[in-house]
Amino acid sequence: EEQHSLLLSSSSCFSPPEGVRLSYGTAGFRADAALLQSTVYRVGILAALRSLKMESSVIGIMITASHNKVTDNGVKIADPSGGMLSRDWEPFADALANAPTPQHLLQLITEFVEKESIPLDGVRPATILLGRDTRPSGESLLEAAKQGVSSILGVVAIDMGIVTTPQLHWMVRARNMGMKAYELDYFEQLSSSFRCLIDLIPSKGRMSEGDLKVVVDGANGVGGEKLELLKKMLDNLFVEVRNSGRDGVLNEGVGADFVQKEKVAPHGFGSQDIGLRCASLDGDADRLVYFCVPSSKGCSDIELVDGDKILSLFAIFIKEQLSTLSKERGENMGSNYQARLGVVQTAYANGASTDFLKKLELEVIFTPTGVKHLHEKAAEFDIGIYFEANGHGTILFSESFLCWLEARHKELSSVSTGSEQETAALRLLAASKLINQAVGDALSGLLLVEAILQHKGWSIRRWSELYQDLPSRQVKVKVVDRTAVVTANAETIVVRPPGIQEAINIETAKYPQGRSFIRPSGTEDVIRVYAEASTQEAADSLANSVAKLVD
Ligand code: NG1
Ligand code: ZN
Repeated sequence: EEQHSLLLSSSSCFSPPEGVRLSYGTAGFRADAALLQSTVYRVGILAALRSLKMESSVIGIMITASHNKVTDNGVKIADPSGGMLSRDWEPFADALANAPTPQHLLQLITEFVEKESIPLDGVRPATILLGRDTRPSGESLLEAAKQGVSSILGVVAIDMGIVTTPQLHWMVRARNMGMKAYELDYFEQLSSSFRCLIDLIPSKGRMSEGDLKVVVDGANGVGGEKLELLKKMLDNLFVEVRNSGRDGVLNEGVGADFVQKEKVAPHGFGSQDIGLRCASLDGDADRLVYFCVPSSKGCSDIELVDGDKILSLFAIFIKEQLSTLSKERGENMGSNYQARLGVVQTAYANGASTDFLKKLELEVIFTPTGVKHLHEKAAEFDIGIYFEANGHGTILFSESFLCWLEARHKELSSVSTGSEQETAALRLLAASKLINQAVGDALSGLLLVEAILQHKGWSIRRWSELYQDLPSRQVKVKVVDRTAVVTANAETIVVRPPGIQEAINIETAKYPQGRSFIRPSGTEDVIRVYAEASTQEAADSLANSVAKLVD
């Protein structure tokens, strides 16, 4: 009927590239941008179906390849909660992307709609939010997504323009909560909750004006542009943005991925920045790392303050507020609530960070790489903090905990305002509004870091000295078929091909504090190798010998 012929005619304009198999990997589909027209069109269809399945909740489509080359692009879906697409739909995404002809595509859709009982009657209209990063290929890919969305009757696409990945996820979440969800609303929420945290600092004035300055590398992408706008709404923080425009090439010699993996300062940073607090965003602003430029000549390595240390800083702050809150136990009902605080890491977390977190008596959980895995685990706690070492992470507050906290705050403030307990409750509430509950967000993460540093009166040095990272090295090995490597135990053990794990064990045992693992990348055609050991030379050498085992 009408729906069938609509799908057949629109899909005939989008043939999939020949000889390429695409898969919905760690963060959606990624490939050279020239290959992606049909994939993005089909993701448009998928998003529309997903929305109808979810009772016409708003769904998001983000077009980005994050930290990858400017000529690459990608597409991923934000579910109604603002989180990543539910994993049980990934096989359907793969099948859609690879359907060879319009007829195959139609058949797949018909079967899936039937199986999932998706209402295609157009009775409940649905909305899809589209966003893209600054990549030049984004414009035409966004057009393809629109075509996909509107090939399902009753579903409309709204173009949110150039946004960061976390902004788009935030907008989806906010809309589904019935809130206003434009860019200005996002900036309002971030700046007002930041101001709230600053106002709650007990002894202000501990920081000099110079200490209130942070210099941010925008990776020549969307994050820098947005930060230029956001910073105008901030008091008590001086943000200098570099690599913000589109003068330089996206992610080339700049950005969080470059800084974290190469451990060198990004383009535009140098000896003039000695002693300053510097930070770096990635190409779509969902990753954040901090760093200091080296003070001694002849040393090119920066002092990196990575995702693990951001996680540690957040954990310390949250834990302190929770213990203040439970200090004085009133007779009032509910005040004895013991909030479960947990942290989630991956195998890439520096071993020293895990030791540190465990010493704080925190529950530490490991998952495979990819935010979808970490997020899911963090959501099991009252407060779950997750971070990948590369700087992608956030804090999740459960609905029930926030309800309790609101009520507890009311209770406390009716007795007396300004008590230690009441202030701790307010801080936690403000943090839950500042930090993006949908997905890791470099801009909101930056503001929370800055607020906590001011709260504690800490310099970046003081923060960095929480613990000393074990030297580590990451290398990647190009392979014909990365799917040949299969891992288990949150990617710490190789189960296929046989024999490799034993060989890795033998190599690793040669180094004091040695640890090494390999895994297939979910975003590139490579096998990644990670090694850490007691010295940099040892970590390098372990990484190289394990890489040889893969070749
Ligand atoms: P892959 O390519 O699967 O390793 C990389 C990052 C992930 C995540 C995704 C999405 C590393 C080792 N891996 O995934 O943590 O950020 O990209 O962007 O950094
Ligand atoms: Zn990213």
